[in-house]
Amino acid sequence: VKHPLQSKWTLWFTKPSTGKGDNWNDLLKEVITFNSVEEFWGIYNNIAGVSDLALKSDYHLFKEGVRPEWEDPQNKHGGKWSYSFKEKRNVDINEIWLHTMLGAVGETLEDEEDGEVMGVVVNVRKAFFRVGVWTRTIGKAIPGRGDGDVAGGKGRPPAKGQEILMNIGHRFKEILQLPPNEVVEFSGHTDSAHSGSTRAKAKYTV
Ligand code: M7G
Repeated sequence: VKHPLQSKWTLWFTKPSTGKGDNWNDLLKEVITFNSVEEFWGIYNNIAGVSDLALKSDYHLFKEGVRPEWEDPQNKHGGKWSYSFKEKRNVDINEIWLHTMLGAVGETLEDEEDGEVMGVVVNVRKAFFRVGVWTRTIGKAIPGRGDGDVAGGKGRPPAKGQEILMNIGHRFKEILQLPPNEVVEFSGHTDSAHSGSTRAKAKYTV
């Protein structure tokens, strides 16, 4: 018996770049798509743990049909909550990433009707492990989008989109098991793309 998930999910992997000349697209690989609890554990038990990945690797777990890129139509008006663990030796990153993935596939990062969570990401870097949750909107109207709508076209009142994002931030922070004095930041992908990095100015914090 297979226990179905509410959505289909695709695991992606970013290979570490070997040097200059590698572009983002050549390094990003689709691994597998699944839609049951059993398949999730089968995959999880057969891939390398985050702590065993080479520097500059990423795992991305996204809803089927959404590429883990700013440019994807379902991400381009969105953003991400993220946190960097800088004491790499003092964090059980495998455990944190497992619980982040379970929050995504179990759809406990948001309420069912919200439809904001597009995927989750872990980046292995020299100075930190960064874990993130990507959302479909930035919780408010997007200037110049032309539809005059708020928070992604579901007809939500302006305050609601922001409330949904803040709830996701709080739930994510619980998964990360952070003390209250640590800060998890949200930033829009447009800012990330323009600054050429994810170190963009945070719009919200929890
Ligand atoms: P990162 O892995 O988010 O952060 O982005 P890091 O600076 O801590 O490693 C590293 C680089 O990967 C960016 O500067 C981009 O060149 C590329 N990159 C990352 N993402 C998430 C994207 C994306 O969604 N689209 C494109 N085109 N490039 C990306």
